[in-house]
Amino acid sequence: TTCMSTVTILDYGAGNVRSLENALRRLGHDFKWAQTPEDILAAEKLIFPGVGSFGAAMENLDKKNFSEPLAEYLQQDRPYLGICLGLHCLFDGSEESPEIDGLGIIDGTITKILPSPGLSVPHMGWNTLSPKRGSVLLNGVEYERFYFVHSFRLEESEHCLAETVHGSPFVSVVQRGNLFATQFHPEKSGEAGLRLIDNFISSSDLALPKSLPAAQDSVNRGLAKRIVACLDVRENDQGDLVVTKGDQYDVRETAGDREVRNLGKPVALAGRYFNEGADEVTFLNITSFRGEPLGDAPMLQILERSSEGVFVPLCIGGGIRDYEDSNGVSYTALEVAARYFRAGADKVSIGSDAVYAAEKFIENGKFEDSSIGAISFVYGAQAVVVSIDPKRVYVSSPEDTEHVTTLAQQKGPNGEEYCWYQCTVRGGREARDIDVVQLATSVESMGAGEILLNCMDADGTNAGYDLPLIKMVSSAVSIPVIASSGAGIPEHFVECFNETGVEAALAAGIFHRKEVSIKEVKDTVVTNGIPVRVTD
Ligand code: 1PR
Repeated sequence: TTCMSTVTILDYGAGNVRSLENALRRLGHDFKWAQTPEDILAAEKLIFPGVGSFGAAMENLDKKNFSEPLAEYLQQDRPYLGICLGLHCLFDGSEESPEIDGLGIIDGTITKILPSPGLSVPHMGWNTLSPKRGSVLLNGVEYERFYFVHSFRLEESEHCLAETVHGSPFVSVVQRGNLFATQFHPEKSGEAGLRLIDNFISSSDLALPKSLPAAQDSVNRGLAKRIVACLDVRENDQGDLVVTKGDQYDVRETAGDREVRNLGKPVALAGRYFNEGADEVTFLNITSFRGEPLGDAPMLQILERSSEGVFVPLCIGGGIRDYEDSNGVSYTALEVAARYFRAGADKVSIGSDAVYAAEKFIENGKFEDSSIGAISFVYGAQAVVVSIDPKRVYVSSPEDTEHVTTLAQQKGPNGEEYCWYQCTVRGGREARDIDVVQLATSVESMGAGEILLNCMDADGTNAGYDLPLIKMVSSAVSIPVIASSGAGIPEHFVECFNETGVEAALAAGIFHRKEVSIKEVKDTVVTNGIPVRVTD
């Protein structure tokens, strides 16, 4: 029952379709783009990797005159794989854009996931499936973990092929005849996702009943904690982009002529981390505040080349802001982000610009046109990460400052027991009068979908994460938080997950220097009863 059909990809120009393209290349399958309405009706198999907001997606389908042929194609029960919004659009409508109709091919409405204590929205990360029956699509990967990122979902359907639990169960895979749709992103789900895509393309009879293998583990193992590898990238003194790593943000060697530390080549390292089981790879272009963000063509190439071989989410930070180039041409942060998404990024991370936006937000009590809001509106909140670079300010008592304080992990230089965390811009070079809680809550209201929480004092120390800081921020927001800075041994990850409840922990130095491997981290975390995605 295998065949080699040519698959057609439906794209309306939003988000990261490069990942799907790269996945098909990796699998050795030919593909075409649907350029015209006729291309849809002529397709042998159709994949729709929908991204962005429901309303924008439906409007774009209409604008391109794709809605009618797509509905016709689906009514004829021809092979279809919808991804994320490619699932939502099949239904009557979505709470995300209540005024806009879906295709109405299957009955049902997409609803908002409501956050509650301990339950972050977006639902972001690697989760398991609970299949209702065997199927060609999930053959061999029924009990693997897949990468989800969404704030809206289908609660139930008679066409549910598999369910997933985030707070409560929802439909993660739909099947009706030859029509399949997944809420997760197979193109971002490592080897398991590639296998699922291959199942869809290679089978000549997608509706063929299959038996369901027995699960070895309990089925709903829940959302896995993510282990993230981070690559700080900058030019060295010879002008090459290298992966570097600082000690408390100082990336130069301590001796000799203080060269920029060189820990490897970005594309090669990203590939290595994917193979070693990283759940996500983050690039931070750490000196982008100096130049012109889109003058950084090499950074775009790094993403393009990395995304060819890395099938987990890629995030890029540094220089996501409005700017004017030397010829007086203006670019918006949204345009800069769009270039990165097209180059293969799934998320962009905003540092300095988020601090300026939050300052304005706090001053005016309202947010006008922040880059966070603009990108979030078009690409969805899950695509906008805010990276925070705080440093400790010690005080003897909470009354000594207007900022939110906590008992410090270690006492300050004069025996102070408390500290607050001051936000910085320009790679930690300039401190601003705003604390982490103010920043985190402001950017959440502005539309950010995740926080990457560094700590300048802990960065590069290998002494462990700054737990009071992480607790403080993660309890102040309901979006996911990635803990960062200070990991030195696998036990630091365990401690961080157990004591702060964060969904993800990031490290840089220990991975680059091969002191600890991602596998060792995951083994230790699993041994301590914390769910993670295990790869072989
Ligand atoms: O302000 O939007 O252009 O973004 C600049 C980005 O570059 C920000 O995300 C900022 O965090 C980052 N950045 C700027 N300067 C540095 C530096 O190190 N000199 N890196 C820097 C931030 C922290 C993490 C690091 C963890 C884990 N580095 O990236 O990977 O601390 O390290 P460890 O595990 O070795 O302790 P904008």
